[in-house]
Amino acid sequence: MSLQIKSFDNYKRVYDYSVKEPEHFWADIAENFQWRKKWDKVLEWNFKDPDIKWFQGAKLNITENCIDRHLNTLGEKPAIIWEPNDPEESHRVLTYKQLHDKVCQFANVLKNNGIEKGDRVCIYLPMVPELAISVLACARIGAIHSVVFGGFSAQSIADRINDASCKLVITADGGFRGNKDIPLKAIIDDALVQCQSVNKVIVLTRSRTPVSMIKGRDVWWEDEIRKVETLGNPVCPAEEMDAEDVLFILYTSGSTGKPKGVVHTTAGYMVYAGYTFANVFQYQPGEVYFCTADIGWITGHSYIVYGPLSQGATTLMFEGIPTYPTPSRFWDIVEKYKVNILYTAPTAIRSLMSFGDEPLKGKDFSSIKKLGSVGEPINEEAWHWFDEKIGDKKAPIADTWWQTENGGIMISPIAGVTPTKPGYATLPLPGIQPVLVDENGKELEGNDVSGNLCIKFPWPGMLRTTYGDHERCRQTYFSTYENMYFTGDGCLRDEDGYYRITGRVDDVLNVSGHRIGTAEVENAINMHSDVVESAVVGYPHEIKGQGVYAYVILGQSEHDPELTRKNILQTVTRIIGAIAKPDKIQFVSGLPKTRSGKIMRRILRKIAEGETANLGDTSTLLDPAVVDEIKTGAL
Ligand code: 7RM
Repeated sequence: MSLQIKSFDNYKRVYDYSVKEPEHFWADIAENFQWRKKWDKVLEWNFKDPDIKWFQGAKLNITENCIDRHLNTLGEKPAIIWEPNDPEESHRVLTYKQLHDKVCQFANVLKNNGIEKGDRVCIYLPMVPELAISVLACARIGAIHSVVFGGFSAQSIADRINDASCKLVITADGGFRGNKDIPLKAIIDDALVQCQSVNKVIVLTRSRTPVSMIKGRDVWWEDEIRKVETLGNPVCPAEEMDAEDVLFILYTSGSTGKPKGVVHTTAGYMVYAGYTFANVFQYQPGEVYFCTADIGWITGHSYIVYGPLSQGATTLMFEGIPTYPTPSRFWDIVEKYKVNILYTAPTAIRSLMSFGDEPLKGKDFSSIKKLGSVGEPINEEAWHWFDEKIGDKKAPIADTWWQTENGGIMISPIAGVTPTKPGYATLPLPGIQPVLVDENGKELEGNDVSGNLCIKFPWPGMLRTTYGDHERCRQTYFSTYENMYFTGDGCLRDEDGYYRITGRVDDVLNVSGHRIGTAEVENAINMHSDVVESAVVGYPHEIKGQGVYAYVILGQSEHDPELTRKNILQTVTRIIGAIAKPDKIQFVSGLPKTRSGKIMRRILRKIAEGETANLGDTSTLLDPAVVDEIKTGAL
């Protein structure tokens, strides 16, 4: 069976087969990849523990699938096109052959610096080719990468490094994003004060920001490359990995406490990322594919690096942001490289929409054949703008629903093959069995129903555990509903059986497509010395999708509200990162609590949404009067 589905009928047949014969189906798909040794057993699973194993007994290396196997046919073809933040700086192209050499070289650098199979490596780099090279170099030698988004604070990095006991950090002097120069190395220096496990830091030269290098710990990327170059051979044999060996850890926010390290393993993840990439975007040889995500998020892992490269695609990597130096930036890139497939986020679309038609004038969109959206629900207005202005109504939009934990796209149109519907992720991909359940865990059958979205059968790309804490994995995803993976999302299945994801049903916010736990933001706010207590909720935001609304109780001393507000914002930036900064802070004298002391978030959410008329039953509150005060002071 080839990877790509070619008609709606074909989809229906394949989907049926994938549900009736999942093991045969996934074995057929897996035949399209390169194995050192094939599997003994396709699947073994239970959602109780959970214990999930795909392609047991198989041996492989994902970089042989992403690089080596293409060398004969695509060696001179571009694997990665890199566009810098500043349009005046030259772009770079890495052919598959060049990518191979660079990955091997850097894999040898990692080995020279003491990294072995199974070691954890933290990667904190800007969106430069060396980020993809680092990720692949880890995979080459069987080291486990943990990429941390460049926008996270020293504290967040330290937490992540410590959770995984990383031995080595790969960073850069600094990174450019828009008109900002982020002092990555200085941030790492701050983080490492708290990290005992790290004994080496490899520093790439990017921004030429002055940095301090600590003797014995810090080395320059370029020096290390020179050392392996003088050894001559730019080859690094790929480590033979077991199907279920860990490939990477990626931290993501949940409704409680600190972010969890989502663990993905080698074979299942590879098959799933590759299969979904080939299918959803219907990638054709020679096409230029541009995913605007950051590799610090799962979308970048699966759909800038592993998915496209496993399919021999040309993947375009952009260092900057949509609005720098002008809001035409994306469209200039589309024109410059004749981009055929553009995969971006609703928040970026809404932000660019807000500049009107001027930035689109005179730009050539004729290369665009397929569009994709990811990260949050796409509102109809943004969907139509994307369709009309960017796709000229000729490019199908794949509204792709999926999560860090899923490894790859789960519910989505297949571009040009299955129908689209504005605001809908539409139908599950083959192998994915979504179910909607009510509060009591009862499956809601038939169409025209809404409930909590669960998946009732394993798929190869699913998470296997949360690093160092399997119980947390079980609790979070597999204990709410028996024998199902619970997504945390609410969902509608309409009269045609199409799925529309309506948003989180837990205390997780989605701000500009970034997952942020309300508890995390509260903890950060509470670190401010003047703060007694806080409660954070989301509210609808024009551009970001959701904004962060914080209700804060201050202590007894005198406060200058403006100054305190600024200080709280600074505290959140320092503890988590700028992405978690509250958009609104309302100082209150109390919070609506039940007699047992639980904050009634439902009420706070309504007030933040501006829906103060119908707050429902407040009689169970300890102090109902506090609600009036909060209503009056609402921002
Ligand atoms: C890929 C990614 C996951 C959460 C998820 C949803 C929301 C993502 C869509 C969406 C509606 C979509 N991973 N979400 N895609 N909601 N339509 N097409 O974003 O782990 O960072 O976030 O994002 O709530 O649970 S993520």
